[in-house]
Amino acid sequence: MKKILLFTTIFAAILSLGFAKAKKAPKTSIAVFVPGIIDDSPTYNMLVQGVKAAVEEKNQGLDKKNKLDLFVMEAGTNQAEWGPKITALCAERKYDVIISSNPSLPDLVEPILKAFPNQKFILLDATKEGNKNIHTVCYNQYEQSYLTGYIGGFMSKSHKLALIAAQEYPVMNNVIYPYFEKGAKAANSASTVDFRIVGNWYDASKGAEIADAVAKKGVDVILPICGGASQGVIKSAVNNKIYVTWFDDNGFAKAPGTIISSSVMEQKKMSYNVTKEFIEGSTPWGSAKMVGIKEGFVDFVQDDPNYIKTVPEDIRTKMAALLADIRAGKVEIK
Ligand code: RBF
Repeated sequence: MKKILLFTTIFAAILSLGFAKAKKAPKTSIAVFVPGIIDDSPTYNMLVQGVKAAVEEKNQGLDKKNKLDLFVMEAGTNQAEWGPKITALCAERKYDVIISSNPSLPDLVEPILKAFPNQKFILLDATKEGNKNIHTVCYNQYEQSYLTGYIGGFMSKSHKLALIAAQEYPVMNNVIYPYFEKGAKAANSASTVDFRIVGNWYDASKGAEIADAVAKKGVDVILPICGGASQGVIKSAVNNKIYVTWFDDNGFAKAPGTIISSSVMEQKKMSYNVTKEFIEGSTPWGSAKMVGIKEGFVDFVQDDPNYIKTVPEDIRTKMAALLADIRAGKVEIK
């Protein structure tokens, strides 16, 4: 009887080993979780591009059976589905790391990790310190927002600006909106900012409707942070002959003469870096990094021909001076 029990136990152990192996492929697998839609959201576009670039670079030197796997999941704008979709990715027990970008993710991921304690996450545009399964990198959006407000404040003739956001969230309410306003007031103390909400990250007609409404009230500079809805804001701005300040990537080509600035985050470079670091096994798990102008991950585009054409030289000189001061550590935006 004892022998039978022993054999059964050994047999079960071998079987479970086999299953464990079947679940986890021998080669490295990476998943990118896009909490939204890639098109029209520069932050997600750059995320995917950077991870892809690092994986492709690594795969060039590997034979077929060792090539890294990359899976990109575009989760869409229904935020109620993000948790279940992340859980499903974890439950596959296939991905060595899930890479994503969004400030709401640490709070979403932490409870899921209780059920999947071996899953690793690299989260950009987010902050979480002290969880050994998570590494985060966030951009200095104090700088990014202040620079955007600063040029907006100089360019506005009515001194009325607007920020059209898809929704409220802590970084929006505590950083982007107040520092956009601070920058605008630093350029011209008469500046005011009208803060409007679209209600989602995709509705371009709603974006245009809100932009039309603020333009009617005299607003002549708008910062849209609303994903696909930004397209509607730009269209309205062109029609109403007012200006748009762009965020995250270089947006000058979207509407030459209407877009007056691009305050960029180097998310492609960062997602490439963190992916490479993961492949090399040197991810600093449990740590949260913040990078800005000094580190070369936040910038203000100054060499685009449309910037030079649209923004008068005296204003460009002031922008260059502020940037140089931040870089030199003479000015700290906080
Ligand atoms: N930014 C986008 O460009 N597209 C999106 O679909 C998007 N969805 C978001 C959803 C949530 C719940 C939160 C908190 C932020 C989202 N962002 C999105 C904003 C993004 O994290 C960042 O703040 C802005 O891109 C400005 O850098």
